[in-house]
Amino acid sequence: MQVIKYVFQPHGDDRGQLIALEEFTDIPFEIKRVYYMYDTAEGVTRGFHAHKSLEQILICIHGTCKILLDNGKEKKIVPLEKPYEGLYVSNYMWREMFDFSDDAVLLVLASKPYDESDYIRNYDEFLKFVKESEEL
Ligand code: T46
Repeated sequence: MQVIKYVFQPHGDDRGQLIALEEFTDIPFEIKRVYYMYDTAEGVTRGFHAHKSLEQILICIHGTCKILLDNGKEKKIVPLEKPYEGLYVSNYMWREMFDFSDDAVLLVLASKPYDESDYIRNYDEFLKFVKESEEL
């Protein structure tokens, strides 16, 4: 499985760092939604789902966390530890987010508005979707 991690260009000067993200230039899709999670309790794992069509970029803009990616055949754990790194998560990719530091803020840029019907929350159903998409 190919893990796509973007390294964004910081505009640093003696005042500090600034990162600007523009759709289709820095982000490979039109940004339709932004959300973020923080104050994640110790030991919590979030996610446990895939999406039918949503694409996202995950950026741990403060603190650290880990992302498990699973394409139905292979699993990879990707640490997010830098505010200038973005992890691309495609559709039909099972994800779990865990090992959040106390101060972690995980920012997500999403290609579509929130839509519960886009979620695949059952792992066996996810595997079925993966198999079906291969047969097309
Ligand atoms: C994903 C991972 C990385 C909304 O009302 N609007 C939103 O845009 C989102 C993302 C969530 N919500 C509500 C739905 C739930 O009542 O916020 C609550 C928590 O959402 P959820 O349990 O889906 O959160 P995670 O951390 O399991 O998953 C989220 C995203 O939902 C998901 O698309 O890929 O982060």
